[in-house]
Amino acid sequence: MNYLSIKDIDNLSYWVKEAIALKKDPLKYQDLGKNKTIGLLFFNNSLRTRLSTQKAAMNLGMDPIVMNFGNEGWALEFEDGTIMDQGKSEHVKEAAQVISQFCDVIAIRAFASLTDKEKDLAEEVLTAFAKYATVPVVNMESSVEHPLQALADAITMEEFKVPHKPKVVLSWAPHPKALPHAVANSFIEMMQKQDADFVITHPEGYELNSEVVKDSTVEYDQEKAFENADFIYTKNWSSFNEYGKVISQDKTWMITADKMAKTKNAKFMHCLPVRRNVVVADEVLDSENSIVIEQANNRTYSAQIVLKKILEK
Ligand code: SN0
Repeated sequence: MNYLSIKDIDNLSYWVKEAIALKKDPLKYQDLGKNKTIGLLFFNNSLRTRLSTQKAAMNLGMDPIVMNFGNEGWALEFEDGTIMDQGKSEHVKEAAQVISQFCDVIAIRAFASLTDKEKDLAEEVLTAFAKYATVPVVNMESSVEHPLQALADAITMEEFKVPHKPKVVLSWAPHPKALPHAVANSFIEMMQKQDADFVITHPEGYELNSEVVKDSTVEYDQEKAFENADFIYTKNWSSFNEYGKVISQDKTWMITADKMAKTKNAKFMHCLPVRRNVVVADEVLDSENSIVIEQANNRTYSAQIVLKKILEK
């Protein structure tokens, strides 16, 4: 069993319930992963994913080994049939098979290049590891998905659920850098599985992949989108159409207390790391309605439920 996308969740409401139960008794299955090793491979930076996945593995009795591939590993070649006389030292074909001999599970973080749309959409790195590894592979944020984050989001929203069908808003916010679409994509896919009134809001030009958005509502007026919302989930992303470009840094899209006042006392969510007073004003991030710290806490239990499912297979 791989966990490459939220499509690999066979029973979402059950996984969420089980994750909440694990949170109450995290060491209950400490023997499940005994003498098993998980290899965490990072092609990009990480704080929450790196520590929470290790913590989740340790809670299950597994031994984590971590490698920063981006600067410490050999530069990997992913294309077939290449004459490797340039900068790349090793083909993923060998690397994935070798790592599989050392590890019972391989987890990978490899962000979108944001320069080569085709390769990003094909999930070049994740797909190659899934193809050549001989052990289960877990996605710790790939070019187009972040399914461990989306599962933690679902757990958090279950914990903070309202006694009616919730209105959930995914809002774009400005950012100085070009960021990937993965977090937004996986959150959208997760919301499409929930019984929620779900609205995506962003400036024109920031339309996400239509194959992900499908028939989800898009509202270009942010304040209108915020009306009566129960959850505001904020994330910046770069343009998808003008691939990887920052086409506007419109400061009026920052999440402020005035905007939150339009909502139904909504909870504020963000996957972190977040740029204060660019994406969200201090007054919102420091308010009682911000649940970003609990959201980050749930990264452990989203990873733990995924690893538990894999170990049980
Ligand atoms: C990443 C992203 O996908 O947007 C990881 C989020 C879990 N975020 C960033 O790279 C933010 C970096 C920055 O400098 O603010």
